[in-house]
Amino acid sequence: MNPISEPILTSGFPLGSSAGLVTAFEWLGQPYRLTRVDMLGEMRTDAYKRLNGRVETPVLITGEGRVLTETMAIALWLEARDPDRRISFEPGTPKADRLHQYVAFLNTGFTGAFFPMWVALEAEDATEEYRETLRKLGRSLVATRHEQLEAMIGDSDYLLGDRPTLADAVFAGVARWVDFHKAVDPRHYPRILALRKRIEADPAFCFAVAIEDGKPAAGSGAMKGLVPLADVLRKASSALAA
Ligand SMILES: N[C@@H](CCC(=O)N[C@@H](CS)C(=O)NCC(=O)O)C(=O)O
Repeated sequence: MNPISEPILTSGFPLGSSAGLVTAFEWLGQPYRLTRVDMLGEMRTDAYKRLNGRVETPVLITGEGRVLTETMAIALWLEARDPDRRISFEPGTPKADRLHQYVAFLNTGFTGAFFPMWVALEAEDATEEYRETLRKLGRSLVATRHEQLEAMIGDSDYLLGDRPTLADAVFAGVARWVDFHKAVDPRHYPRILALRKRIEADPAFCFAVAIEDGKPAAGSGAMKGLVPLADVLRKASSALAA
């Protein structure tokens, strides 16, 4: 890595939760770069495992070349670099506490509810009966977490008021999994559906999805270029070895 350069965030595909953090970077508007990660392919390599031993996206490589994993850690890294409070609130204030509460809920209970459905999809050797048990569990967990989130959402346009924040970004990266897994009927959760529609129409999120899909996209201008994953892995491994 150069001594100081733009931070690089992974864009995991297909359907990575990273799209939420890409959206947050776009809203923040500070220079950053992206590296696309095929989660069904190159994420499984030994080189990637050296970047993130838990074999997951998102991963952030900071401008100093530090590797930071975990959505919540990356969200807090963004919060600390948001002096104008475009996507966060002043730490220590009730609004900031509430933002952290939302991000934590979305990143744990809400995201985790889909886990059995992903396992059902990826468990190649499993019997159909076992897969259906997993799907049933997933549908029930997703429904519960949707009911809980629906009850948390107020009358404002976004989770914490009239402008989008890190909480909305983390939400958007994951909420779309409902369609893919047909986990619940989104119409049963009108506040969640309205929020999804609002964010999914936002140019920042559209940009995140276009990058994920490998399509040409014009974002806010903050994204300074795509970096091949091989370059990121090579530079990160030489930084770790240094
Ligand atoms: N705790 C991690 C979980 C991230 C996560 O679930 N990542 C998914 C993609 S959205 C992943 O990489 N799963 C591994 C796989 O697909 O095998 C975080 O919050 O960053």
